Amino acid sequence: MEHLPPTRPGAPLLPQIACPADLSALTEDQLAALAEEIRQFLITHVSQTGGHLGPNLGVVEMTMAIHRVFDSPRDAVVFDTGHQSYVHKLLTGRQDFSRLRQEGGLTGYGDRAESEHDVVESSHASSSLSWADGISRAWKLTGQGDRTVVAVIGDGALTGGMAWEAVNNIAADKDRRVVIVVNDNGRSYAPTVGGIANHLTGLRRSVLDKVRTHRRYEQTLDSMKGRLKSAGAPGDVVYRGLHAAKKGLKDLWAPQGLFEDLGVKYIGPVDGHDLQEMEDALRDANAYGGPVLVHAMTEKGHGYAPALAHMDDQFHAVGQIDPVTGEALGAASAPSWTSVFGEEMVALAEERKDIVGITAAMQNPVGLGPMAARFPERVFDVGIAEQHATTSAAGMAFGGLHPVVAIYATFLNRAYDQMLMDVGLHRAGVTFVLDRAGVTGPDGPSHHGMWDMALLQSVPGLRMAAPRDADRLREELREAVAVEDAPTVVRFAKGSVGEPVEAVERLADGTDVLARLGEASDVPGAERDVLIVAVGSFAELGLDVARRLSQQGISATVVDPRWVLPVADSVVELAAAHRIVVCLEDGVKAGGVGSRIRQVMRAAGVDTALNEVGLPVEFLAQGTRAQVLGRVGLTAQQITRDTVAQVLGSKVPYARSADPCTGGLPLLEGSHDGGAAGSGSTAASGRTSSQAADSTRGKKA
Ligand SMILES: Cc1ncc(C[n+]2csc(CCOP(=O)(O)OP(=O)(O)O)c2C)c(N)n1
Repeated sequence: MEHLPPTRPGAPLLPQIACPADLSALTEDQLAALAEEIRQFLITHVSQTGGHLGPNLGVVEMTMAIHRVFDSPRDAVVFDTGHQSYVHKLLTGRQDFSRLRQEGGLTGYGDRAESEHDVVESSHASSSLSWADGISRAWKLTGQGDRTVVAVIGDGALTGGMAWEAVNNIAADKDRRVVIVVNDNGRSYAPTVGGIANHLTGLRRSVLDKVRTHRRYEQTLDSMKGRLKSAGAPGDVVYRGLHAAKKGLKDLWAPQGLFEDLGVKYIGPVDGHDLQEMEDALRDANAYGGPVLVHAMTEKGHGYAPALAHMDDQFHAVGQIDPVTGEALGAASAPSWTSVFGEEMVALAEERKDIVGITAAMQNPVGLGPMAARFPERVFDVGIAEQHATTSAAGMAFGGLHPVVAIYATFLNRAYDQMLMDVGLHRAGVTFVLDRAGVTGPDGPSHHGMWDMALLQSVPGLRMAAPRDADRLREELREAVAVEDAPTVVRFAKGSVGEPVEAVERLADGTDVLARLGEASDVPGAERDVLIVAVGSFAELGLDVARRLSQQGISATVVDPRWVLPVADSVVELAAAHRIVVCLEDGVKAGGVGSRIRQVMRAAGVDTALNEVGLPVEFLAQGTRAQVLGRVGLTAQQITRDTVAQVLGSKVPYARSADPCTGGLPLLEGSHDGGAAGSGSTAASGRTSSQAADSTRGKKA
């Protein structure tokens, strides 16, 4: 549909903006009004859906300026992390925010399926400059060197090592059109820390006032330069002296030295909320034609008092809030996994002086806030630098500390090599606490913490625990920090921790038996039917499946191994005494816990069939946790259906018992209904599934 040009007087402007080109027709007053409308839109909508409110309020004018100066999608605009791309979405034809971050709605980051204006979909920080480097190299080589790549990167993301590796490369090539816009609001979630940040903070104090003075100063120097140079050799000498003084003075204003020493042209600092100033700077950058950095000073949460007043993170990310007061609506009543961890860390730190906490710019989100309040000198915020955090932890262990590295599970992916070679190889006593493990939900594919359990299987000596409830989290964390000669990992899910799940028995090696439902047949030495190995928060799911199986006449034992690495002997022994093992894991099933158990079983000569029930090797689109789990079949009903079919020998992996009706060959899936959980549906033979299970129970092929 053809869009209307934004000319209707008095009408709201935002609905009239269908693409970035529409911005060019607006007057200065209209642009100011549009910025105000965008802020109101963000507050109204994000307060209903939740999302990254503060960062987006801070980039309204910056994003408008980028789209007025550059020609997206011909020029590429890459947002680092992507959480600050809502304004970009609004200006590129995406104004239905009613289901932001919900199933079927707009995503909270970049998304190529949504728009040709989006380039990067990952939400992992500090990668934008590498993308810009790569795109600009490709365009240069393919004769498209007149296209520009604009990368928007926060001062937080600039603390990530990747960003500096990229700057080093971008700077080396003088004729690639890369514009780096540093969105310097002085914060990641909390104020950004580290040497670069300290430097910036010093400058920030009054920089927005100074910027204007600075511009006048530059103009004066520039006009003097013209006059001196035209005065011949003596004037030239004076000019060079002045130029040196100017550069020295500019370094007082701005950290240009950092970048200019590397060979990137520096423009700024610029008031990022002054649209005209931003545009001027970006036009200069565009005209420069080589790698150039525009340093914009902004304020997270700009224009929204509740965000500005929020000391913790200036509404970096919010749930549902009252748009007027900013108060959280419907706050969770049950404690979260994160808060249980946070409390236990304080207790541990009280008991042991060697315990320290490490966070990669997420002290409060990972629960280290209480420990930092109690022992500020024993919690280290290292910036968005998971790789560095991991190797630094190995160093701390060498130096006599026991570090606890607390990060989101998805961000551990960054630090695999450091985990393997620095922590693992050196048998360093470092504990990793992985929050938001498994399916997380609204943040989409790159935020699910679903790779950790598969990734870490290959680290020699590593031990990994997956607590099922708050008590086990405390217990397993204590067991983890007691290990001084190997990496340990404790991983748990997002959100509220459920009710305690008590064990009926703890086996000698620490495995908890959660339930034994149904009887084995009375054939002497007969196995029970199904051993369910429920990993972490899937304990309840395992119990639910077991109850459904027992209703079908299928006996089931549910265990929580507590430590999924190394595989417990008791799990292998129990597997030998069952006909089928079903391993439920909230992680990618290729190479995960189930497949590791299967390998250990095989090495021990146990040939019980094992079904790995976990996440497929796919990038899983956003939705609630329940929606995503439902989509991939991780529901009690579906797992029960599959397990019944397997017990009947009609679906691989089939039970070792030969089904008399099929002569021992499994029926192909779909050739009959494997017996819906609780539905009493019949097998192909006409028997009920429980009758069928009874007839085969206790036999071996
Ligand atoms: C590798 C990685 N670690 C941690 C995070 C979590 N995270 C998301 S945004 C953010 C802060 C980003 O700060 P900055 O780049 O300055 O952007 P701002 O929000 O201030 O605009 C962090 C730590 C992430 N996305 N990626």
